Amino acid sequence: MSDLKSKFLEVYSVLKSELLNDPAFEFTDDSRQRVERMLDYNVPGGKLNRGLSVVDSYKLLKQGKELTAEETFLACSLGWCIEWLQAYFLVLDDIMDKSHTRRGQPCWFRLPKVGMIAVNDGILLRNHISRILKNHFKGTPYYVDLVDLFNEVEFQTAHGQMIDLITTLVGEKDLSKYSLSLHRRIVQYKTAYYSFYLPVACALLMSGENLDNHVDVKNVLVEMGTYFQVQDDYLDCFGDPEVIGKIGTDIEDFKCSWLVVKALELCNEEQKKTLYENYGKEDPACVAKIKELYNTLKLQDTYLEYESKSYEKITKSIEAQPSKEVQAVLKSFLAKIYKRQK
Ligand code: DMA
Ligand code: MG
Ligand code: MG
Ligand code: MG
Repeated sequence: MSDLKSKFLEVYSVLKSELLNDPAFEFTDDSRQRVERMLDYNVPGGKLNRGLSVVDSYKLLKQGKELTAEETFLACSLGWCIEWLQAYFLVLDDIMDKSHTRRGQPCWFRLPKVGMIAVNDGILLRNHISRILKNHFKGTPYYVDLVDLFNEVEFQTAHGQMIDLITTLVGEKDLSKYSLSLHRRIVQYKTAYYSFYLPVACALLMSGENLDNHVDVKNVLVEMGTYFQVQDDYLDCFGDPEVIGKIGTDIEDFKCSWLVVKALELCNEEQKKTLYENYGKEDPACVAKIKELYNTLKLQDTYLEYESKSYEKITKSIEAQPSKEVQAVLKSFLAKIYKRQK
């Protein structure tokens, strides 16, 4: 494990223990153990890319100068706030998407002793972010901006989730409304802001920057986030569940996935009929027909082409950024996700 990652995980233990001893609630041993188990199950088990990016980005913005122990701790704490936000959204997303596994284990709500208590766990996770920010950032000049940033990004993500979900409502299932522009709208809101813009925005605030002066950076990050969610959609169908740690449900769920949008663009009339008749059904035979059609349409090739085109386009926008430090931040982000398998 890298030094940064082990340092990052140490900070998790510190933050967790503060939350488990929060004086605003009289914990019993039982309730404390319940929250600890919920946190350990849902917060630290992912790739931690979003969280670690805050620290990486902050370092790059400081032009490689050594961080003080205090700066490292604060950057890691903000990174963890993003991982907490991600855990909050995922716990609820898995209920709404009727998913089975996440990060190689059953989804939290699937555990017999959890069930719909997971809804309240999601609320607790969200509240923990505010506690962490208050405990460690209240005295900083950027505290108000930080709280505002988390609120704004949560607002955008929740709306993205809403449009992702209402397009799949029973009675309104209509493939004819699925297009690249609808897909783009959904993924920008549900994924790009919190996964890509938020880590860099946190690092910028820590560096004393005003976010209003970095709209161009935001646009590039939203572009990258869109690309990232296209990868997620692709892996939902073509990824190896052992590697991605989750079993895809987009076809069953009638999601406006990049794959179905491309299939609609490329299919002939007969194939369109197959799509309309089988998309969004739980029946494994219907799912198999959709996957077969995706193969016939050679969507894997379409995807490879999309990947290299996006990479080129994003690289160009990065190189158009005036600041070398910002370029370095964006390039390191892109390198982390290009051709990812998980
Ligand atoms: C994820 O969309 C978006 C959020 C805000 C969790 P998704 O349902 O495609 O994610 P996953 O494939 O990880 O369930
Ligand atoms: Mg999901
Ligand atoms: Mg979802
Ligand atoms: Mg997905």
